[in-house]
Amino acid sequence: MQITFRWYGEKFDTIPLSFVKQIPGVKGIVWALHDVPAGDYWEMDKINQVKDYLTKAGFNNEVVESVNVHEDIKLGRSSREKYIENYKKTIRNLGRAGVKVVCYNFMPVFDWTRTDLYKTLPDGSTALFYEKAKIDSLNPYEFLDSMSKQKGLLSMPGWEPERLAKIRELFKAYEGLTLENLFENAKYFLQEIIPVAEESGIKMAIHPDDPPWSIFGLPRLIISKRNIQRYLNLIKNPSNGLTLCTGSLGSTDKNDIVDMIETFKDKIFFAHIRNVKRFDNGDFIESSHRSCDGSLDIVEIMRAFHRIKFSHYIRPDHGRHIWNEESRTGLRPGYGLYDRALGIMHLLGIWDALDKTNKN
Ligand SMILES: [Mn+2]
Repeated sequence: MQITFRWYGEKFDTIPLSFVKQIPGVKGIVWALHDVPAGDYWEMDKINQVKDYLTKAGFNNEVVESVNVHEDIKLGRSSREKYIENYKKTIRNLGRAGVKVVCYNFMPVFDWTRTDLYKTLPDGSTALFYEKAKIDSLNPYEFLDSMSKQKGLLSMPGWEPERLAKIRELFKAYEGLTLENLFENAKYFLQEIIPVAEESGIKMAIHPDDPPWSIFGLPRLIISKRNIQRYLNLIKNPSNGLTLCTGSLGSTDKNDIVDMIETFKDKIFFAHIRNVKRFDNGDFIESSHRSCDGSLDIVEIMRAFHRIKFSHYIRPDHGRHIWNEESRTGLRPGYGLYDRALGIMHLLGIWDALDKTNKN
């Protein structure tokens, strides 16, 4: 496995890369051009600027997360053609800059969804929390209203103000769109872009829907083993693959993560590893990486990755906010430095132990 760390760029991230360099084992930065709106293409100059910056800091630029898919593509509107052409252009440019994996998602309207960004855990740290009853009781506009009052949300990828301003129109547009329609639109998109990715030396790695069930009546694709299999079969090509996100898929006990790692072992090009604590009423909270702190057995998950000799990229996903980090200006909820660094050490600790044990 190759350890990476997500970083939002000089303009948007307050964590210096010199700090990231001090976390053992981090080889690459997971990056994106966060100021380019979904649908526009990424210019070579801008891509190379980031590449130079990362290289000088001692990191590779091989993983991008995310190149966002324009809603018109997900909706199957005729205007999708121009956005798909732009997407291809971006992929070609990324290939030229040495990028190997592009993580992306196909979630309608909302990217990841939570109800509280700073829910306090028993030890005084805070973390992202999902309260099922709250989501079930609010309509999407009320939900957005409650979220927009929380610090830091609107700077999060997927929750950009210009995108959210159009939310009413978007919801209208999705009315009547079924899961089957969404699969068809995904197939159309993949048929266009996957051959370009293959030519460009890039693996496309779809990120699961988070949480892995339908919210506000919107269909969701990447929520279960069956749906992942179906998505990967939409176009059979070595560049059509998966980002295995343990926290997203693991928010429901219906998903067996270890089984998924074994089933999709040749298709997992990127992994997000974090733990999540599920409650009986359907709520969940993000927790420390340790198996005893959440509902996922991170040791068994890492053992499965070790067993399949996983050689691709891995990153700790979200972390808790600890050591008063939530008071830091510019903090992106879930993307502090400390708990993600602890997460990396935990993952490396398990991996090293497995390496040593297997030698004996
Ligand atoms: Mn993830």
